[in-house]
Amino acid sequence: MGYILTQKRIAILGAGPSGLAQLRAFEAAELAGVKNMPEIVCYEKQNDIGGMWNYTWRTGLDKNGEPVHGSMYRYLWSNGPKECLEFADYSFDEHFDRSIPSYPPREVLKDYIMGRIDKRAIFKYIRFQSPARWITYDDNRQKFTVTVMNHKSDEQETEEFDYVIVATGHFSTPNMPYFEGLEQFPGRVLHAHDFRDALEFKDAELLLIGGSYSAEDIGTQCYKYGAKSVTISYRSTALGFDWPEGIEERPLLTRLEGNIAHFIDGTTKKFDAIIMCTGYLFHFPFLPDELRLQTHNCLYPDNLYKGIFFQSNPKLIYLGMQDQYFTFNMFDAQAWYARDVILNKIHIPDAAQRLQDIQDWLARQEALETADESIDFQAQYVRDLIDATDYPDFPIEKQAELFKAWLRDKEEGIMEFRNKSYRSTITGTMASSLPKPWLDIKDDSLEGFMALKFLAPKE
Ligand code: FAD
Ligand code: NA7
Repeated sequence: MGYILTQKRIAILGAGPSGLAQLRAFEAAELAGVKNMPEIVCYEKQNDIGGMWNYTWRTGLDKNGEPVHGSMYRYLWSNGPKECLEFADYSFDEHFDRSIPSYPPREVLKDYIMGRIDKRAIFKYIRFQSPARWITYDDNRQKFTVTVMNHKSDEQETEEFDYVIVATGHFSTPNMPYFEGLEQFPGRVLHAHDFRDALEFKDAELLLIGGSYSAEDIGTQCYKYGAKSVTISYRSTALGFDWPEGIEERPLLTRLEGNIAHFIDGTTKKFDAIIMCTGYLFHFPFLPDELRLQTHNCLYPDNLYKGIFFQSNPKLIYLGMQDQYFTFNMFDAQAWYARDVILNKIHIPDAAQRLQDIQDWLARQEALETADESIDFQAQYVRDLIDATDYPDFPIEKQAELFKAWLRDKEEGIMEFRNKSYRSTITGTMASSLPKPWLDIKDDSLEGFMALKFLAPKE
């Protein structure tokens, strides 16, 4: 008699923080003694784990001819307090063994994210340099067919799975608008996705288009590293911070004449370079229409039950597709929930009930008026997920309050907010302080940061 294969097979696409959260969730179940674990294959386009947190100097195409995933740049420091993204099952204290400031640079945060990973335990699941190429679903057999390009063997591979988990991120494919005259602009025009080093724009008159995180962060960073002037041109709402001399905001660009930009308020200014901080497209070139999430950057994308399960086929799972106040711990909450559905610990209701649930959340999203309400909304979403699983309970509501304090701190001083410290909601440890203002610390390396003489926490 032949062997009957009953083990479920799961494909995870992407080994960034979301995909890693999913691997960690299954690892936790296995350690807790759950039997009949599914067979997992994680396909990752890059040659390492970490997703967006891997800095790459490359832009355009990677060495395999694939679009470069990375949008992070040199000298990037956390844009929110680390206390709001702390894992409930792996604290900053556990990782660093000392109190560190609330806004660490990228390498330091990456070190923390990676610290939770038992590489030996998870690398066996991951096939690197293997971008997903095409996915189909057979309704009769209830199986996904996943085709990937394995650049290591230079061969395409096709395998069947019961579940597919899309964790490919959504801050990678530029949304690049056109403005009249761009083709004649004599300087460099790039998207934030391709921005790598602020020093390239030292002494430059810089125009940034966009009114959100990228404009704010790239603008302040270019100022920090010596840009002559930074002008942020917004479409809907000005960021409205009390900018230092050298940074200003103007309403939307209408056209360019040579290197002269014309704005909607009739003003003009000459520029050396333009950076489009105009956000990203949700781009899933490996999915057919019937499986493809179509959305924009928002707190609750339509067609995802619990913000995770694709409505018309809940065996297709999307992680991290929300606009993000919460990041790593929200991905954990999603991954634990998805795991428990796959392990049959949580039952997914029928399509009508799922639809009702989605519509309830969408209506609540629609009613949001302020940033504080948006933060609470996302906290409630995370709460809804963690209450259903054995993910260690943590005070998500207190973290929401920290996010609100972060907003106030930014309003008080956009160039100073990274000098502030917060208390961990997981361990109660108060963050230490930077020995000098963020604006004056130019070295963003892990070694450079950890060598700083942090000031003792103010209890
Ligand atoms: P990603 O990190 O984007 O990882 C997705 C992974 O999928 C990548 O490894 C990619 O190579 C892989 N992949 C893509 N396509 C395929 C494919 N076809 N097949 C296989 N694999 C594929 N968050 C914070 O908490 N704090 C910050 O300070 C912060 N700063 C940010 C600054 C910038 C400039 C950007 C762009 C984002 C920032 N974020 C920040 C948000 C950041 O996106 C999240 O922290 C986190 O990286 C999202 O994790 P993810 O796994 O969902 O996606
Ligand atoms: P966001 O937060 O999605 O914001 C995109 C911004 O781009 C937003 O202000 C948009 O204006 C603006 N935008 C989009 N299209 C246009 C056009 N055509 N013209 C002018 N302005 C436009 O993306 P970010 O890159 O800032 O942040 C994404 C992540 O990266 C974030 O999580 C950070 O952690 C880093 P709108 O307000 O819609 O008028």
